[in-house]
Amino acid sequence: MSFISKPRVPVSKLPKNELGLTTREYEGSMSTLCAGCGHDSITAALIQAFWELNVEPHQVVKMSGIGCSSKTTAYFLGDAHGINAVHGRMPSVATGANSADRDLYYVGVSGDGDSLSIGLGQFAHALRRNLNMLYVIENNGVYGLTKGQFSASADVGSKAKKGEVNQQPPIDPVITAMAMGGSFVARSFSGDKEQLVPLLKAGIMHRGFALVDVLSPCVTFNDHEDSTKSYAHTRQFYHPAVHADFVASKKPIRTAYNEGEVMPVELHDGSTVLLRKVSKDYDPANRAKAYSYLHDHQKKGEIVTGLLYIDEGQRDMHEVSNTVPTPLRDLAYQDLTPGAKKLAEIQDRYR
Ligand SMILES: Cc1ncc(C[n+]2csc(CCOP(=O)(O)OP(=O)(O)O)c2C)c(N)n1
Ligand code: SF4
Ligand SMILES: [Mg+2]
Repeated sequence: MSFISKPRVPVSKLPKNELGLTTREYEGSMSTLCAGCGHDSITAALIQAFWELNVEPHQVVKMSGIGCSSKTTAYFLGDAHGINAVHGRMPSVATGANSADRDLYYVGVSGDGDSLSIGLGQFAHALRRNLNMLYVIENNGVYGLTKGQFSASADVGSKAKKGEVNQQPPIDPVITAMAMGGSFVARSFSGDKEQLVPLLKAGIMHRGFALVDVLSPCVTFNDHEDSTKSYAHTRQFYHPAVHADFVASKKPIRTAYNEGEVMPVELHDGSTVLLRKVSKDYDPANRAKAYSYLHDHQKKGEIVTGLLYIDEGQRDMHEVSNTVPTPLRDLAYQDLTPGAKKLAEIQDRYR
């Protein structure tokens, strides 16, 4: 992967967050993606979200697989930890890292090919385990890095740049996550920073697997008239079901909403997501209703966006497995091993 450092030009006027840091300290190296690629807008939204949340960059672990989308973890939070895994295998590496240290913030950036084609099994199991991480799919309907083959999220009838028409039905990550019991399911568009930033913030603070599927047009291979993942198509069929605002735990939120219009959902750390319903019949706490709403609108060709489902009560991987809360690196050696006596007892059981 190419790595070009950004020149550090001092800008005195940039606002600082509570840590005294500007957004510059949340940037990474220079992007080598095509000019206009939706993925770069998502990088900008991630920088904004972590900066606004006052998260220290070294408290973050960035995970990715392979693809243009997976390259983007190099372009934000240069001081964070990072692992660029094998194509489609990021979720298992994230599971291992999160098992070793649950105190860090985990953010995975993947592509539709990385998560829905080669990596579908890994994606499904991380979701099923409710692994505590923000998982962003930068969804452009193609394998951008390998020059525009259809991915598993390409719609039937979608045309490749060279004219080939896709015949395979798509896998929709949002519908898949709803059906598989995901605890936080959202969709947005790379061109809608106003909607995307609060969703990313809520996803970072959610305890469990927070999926944010972001439509992110590939300007080089999939932004033509016959593509259903182009800027023009997405703007035309964009349908917000629910708007999300994020309120940090310290701010009083009672005055910020009128009951009935806005549904406040408190996250485990005391921060709140305010869900303002755009469609009156939409209920982001009712999985069955949300699921059929998504299906109905999908049939009409509409792209439903917003925080589509949330359940803050669902147990995450650590709670289910009853793991020790201390990061493994801080455990004493004798606490990491069962001890000779216990080991002999275990071996006896298999003799
Ligand atoms: C095991 C393996 N198979 C195939 C490839 C080739 N390959 C690299 S990236 C990629 C697809 C990337 O598509 P996507 O995840 O949608 O990312 P995008 O480039 O569109 O952002 C493929 C097939 C690979 N690197 N490793
Ligand atoms: S090929 Fe497509 S996905 Fe890759 S950087 Fe270019 S525009 Fe983005
Ligand atoms: Mg792709």
